Amino acid sequence: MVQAKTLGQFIIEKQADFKYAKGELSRLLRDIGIAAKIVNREVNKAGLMDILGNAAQTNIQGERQQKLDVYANEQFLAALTSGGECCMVVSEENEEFIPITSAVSKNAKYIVAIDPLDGSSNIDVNVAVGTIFSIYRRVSVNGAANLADVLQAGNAQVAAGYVIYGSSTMLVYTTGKGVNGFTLDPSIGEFCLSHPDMRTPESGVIYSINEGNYINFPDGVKKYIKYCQVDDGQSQRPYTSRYIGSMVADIHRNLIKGGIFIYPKTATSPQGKLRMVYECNPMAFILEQAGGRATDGATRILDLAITDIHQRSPIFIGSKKMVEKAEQFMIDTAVSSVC
Ligand code: P6P
Repeated sequence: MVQAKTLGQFIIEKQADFKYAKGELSRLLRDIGIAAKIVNREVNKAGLMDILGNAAQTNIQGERQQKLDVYANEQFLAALTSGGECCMVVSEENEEFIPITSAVSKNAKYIVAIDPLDGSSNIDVNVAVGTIFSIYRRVSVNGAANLADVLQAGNAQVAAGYVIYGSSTMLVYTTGKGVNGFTLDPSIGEFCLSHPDMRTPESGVIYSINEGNYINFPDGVKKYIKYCQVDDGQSQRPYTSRYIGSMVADIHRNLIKGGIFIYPKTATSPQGKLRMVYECNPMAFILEQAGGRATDGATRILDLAITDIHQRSPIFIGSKKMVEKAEQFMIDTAVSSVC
């Protein structure tokens, strides 16, 4: 049996594709893969910690046990800090951006934005969670990296990816030359190429949205949901509603099977809930590279201006034709509300 290609082998093989192929981006992706394996080990033990009772609060030395999302953040920060290829990190877990000013990193070319453990509230019920990352080239030319380096539109990303800690653990990423998926083989501790050149179906029959917020959805979203529920066999409706409540899991399923994920404005999230820099932009880059589409209901996610590292946006993402259909309802209701 031919041994599957490992993530490391694939990165090196594709290095020639990188516009700035000097190995730095390859090493940065390798560092992220290593941290993902460490986080995976702890995520998989979370249930065990619960069974062991208070172990989740303190370990045998009496040290305060870290919550998994803080633990994951520490692991990715440690890997990015020591790897020498990243000069700044923006993390969902940290209010401010984190310049990396060590001698080995302060002149590094890349910025990483990361949601270290998205959907972590699902850990307690054993539902898939994920890590989302986005990579930019720094734009500042000297000194420590600064805010301008991370307030870049999503269309400036050089790479983006996610790790899904589910029934298996997968790392999916793009460098702008298509999307490839790697499944962790625990027997050898390596991510192995399992989903080469991933493409999302142009349309699908799955819609993913938290309908508990229905009453406060924009009218266009309400109309699109009703469209999905019409009994019309010819167009394969009613569609299937699937909502895990973990962005990486919902979008990963739709990427493979086809479908649309919508998190619109709601009463509690008037700007939308999901964050542009380390959730919407990287997922939008991946879906577009797989032939899908991602907008805020009107404007391409990757073209939206970034003014704050934790800014939020509504997001409509997935199969191209399904996102376009939902946008049409948004446009039609916006026009009718003016006329
Ligand atoms: P709601 C998880 O908390 C998260 O940030 C995303 O992973 C997920 O898509 C969304 O929030 C779920 O939000 O309001 O439906 O529980």
